[in-house]
Formats: sequence, C-alpha cells, structure tokens
Amino acid sequence: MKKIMVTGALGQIGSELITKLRSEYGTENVLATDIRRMDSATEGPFEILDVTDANNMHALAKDFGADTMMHMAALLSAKAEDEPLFAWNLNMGGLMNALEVSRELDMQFFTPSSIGAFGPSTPKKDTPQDTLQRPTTMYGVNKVAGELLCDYYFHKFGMDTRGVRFPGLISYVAQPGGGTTDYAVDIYYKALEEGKYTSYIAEGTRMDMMYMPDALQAIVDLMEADPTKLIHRNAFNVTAMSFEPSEIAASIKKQIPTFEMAYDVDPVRQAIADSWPDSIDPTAAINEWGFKANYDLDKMTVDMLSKLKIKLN
Ligand code: AKB
Repeated sequence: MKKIMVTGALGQIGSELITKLRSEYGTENVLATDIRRMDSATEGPFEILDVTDANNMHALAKDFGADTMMHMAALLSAKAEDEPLFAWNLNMGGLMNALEVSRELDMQFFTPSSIGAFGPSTPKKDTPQDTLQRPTTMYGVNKVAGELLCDYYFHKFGMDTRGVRFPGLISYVAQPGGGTTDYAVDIYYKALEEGKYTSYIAEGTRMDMMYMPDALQAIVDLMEADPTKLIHRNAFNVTAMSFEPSEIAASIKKQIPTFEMAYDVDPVRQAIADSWPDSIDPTAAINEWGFKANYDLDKMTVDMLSKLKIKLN
C-alpha cells in the first residue's frame, strides 16, 4: 500500500484529494500537511508544514515513511500577479524542496501544472501537448519552470515524477482563492444565494474547465499508470470542457430559469484569461494513461447545484 504525503492539503484540490486518497489507500496511509491547522472535523494524520521549510518537510516525510509526495501547495494566478516575488519564493521554493525531499527519500512524485503554463503566442485552439510556452504571468513562469524541473528530476535522477496541466477546477467543497478561473465556481454560489452573478471575466472568453471528481480520478489514474506507457510523464494536458461565461450562465438557467448574468470585467484577471488557450488537446493523456472525464458542463451544473444547495442550507 502507498504511503502518501500531501502538501497544501487544505487548498481547493488538496482538501478533496485527501478524502479521495484516504478512501483508496486507507486513512492512516495519507499524511495531510498545510501551513494552516486542520478543521477538527477532519480525521486522519495531519501536520503543520510551511513548504519553504525543507528540513521540516524532510523530517515529516521520513517519520511518516512516505513513498509518494503529492505537492499541491501553490499561489494561484491572480494572487501571484499581486505578489510576484512572494509567488516565486513559495511556488518555486516549495517545489524545489518537495522534489529534493522526494529524491532523497526515493519517493514517487506528483505536482500539478496548469493551462497557465501557456501564453499569448501558444496556439489558442486544441492547444497541443508539446507547443510554444511563453507565459506572461508569474504563475505561468512558475508552472513552466516546474514542468521542466519535474522532467529534469526524471531524466537526471530517474525519479518517478508525474503531473498534469489542470484547467480551471470546479467544486462545491472548498472554494479556490486567487485564481482566474474562480468565476466558474463563484457563479454557482451566487446563483443559489442571490439568483444573479456579475462576472469579472468578459463574455466570449473561453477557458478549459473540469469538475473536481474528474480531476481527482485523473491524479490517481496517472499515479497508478504503467510507467512504460508514459512518454511525457509530466504536464499532461487534461480537460473536460471549454466554455465562456454566457455558456455556464445558460447551463445554470436550465436549472434556475430566473438566473441573471451581468458583467463587470476585472482588467487584471481578464488579461490573464486572454493569454490562456481557449481549449487544450488532451490526446496524449488519453493515449498514454487512459485519461477520461465523466462530467460535461450540464452534468456538472446539475451536480454542483444539488450538492451546493445541501451545503448552503
Ligand atoms: C487559476 O485560475 O489560477 C487556476 C489555474 C487554471 O491554474 N485555477
């Protein structure tokens, strides 16, 4: 059985990843770590960890007997534009520490990249797996450097590094913070709470998205995949849907006919969104490890609204 250490375990992905991993591998085999203290309602091994503290990261991984590292702690795109130096130190410092600890302790390694690793000169439609990557955001610079570092640790040290490029992730459990795609989560909350939403992303701006259950399954499937079939290993394009604000609004309207949408564009997040692809091509992930997404926009909307309704009541 795997012994998995997760950083950023209280973040948007981490908080659900922990539950998924504990159901697959056993509660005692998954160590959740985060810079904040865990909600007392959550059960299982938990330790406080600042990912920029390499010694503590090493000690926790060693004491737990971890054989797998899932490094999720990172600052998202919009927040990273506010604080670029802090983003560099946290995103790159945390990743280097996680890679080094994993090398020293011979651990399998996962970290997510993002559609943010692409830039304005990247082909916008059906963005290929291997293509031009000249991002114009600090987050994107971090993600490209991270993808290259993970490849480097595989080629140089033979480390079993694996990763995906996630699109915007949508979930009813933990809310994202500081991302550009967060509107596609906020909209469901506001639809139920106020019956209307003002989008900070302009009409017509397409971005890739995925429902969290598909994202979590993708992580497990990639980590379990036969290594001999992996040509890319890191930064696989994965996506389930591509939409623009009026399309998610139309999907919500099918469930809440009185729902109304308005726009008040935030220039910073709009500029980031404009620099990202409209839709990425996940063929390499499908061919090399059988990536599959089960939720399209309407199926996700029905599930999101029904789960959120229970949560908000
Ligand atoms: C963000 O918007 O920053 C993230 C991402 C696409 O990486 N959700």
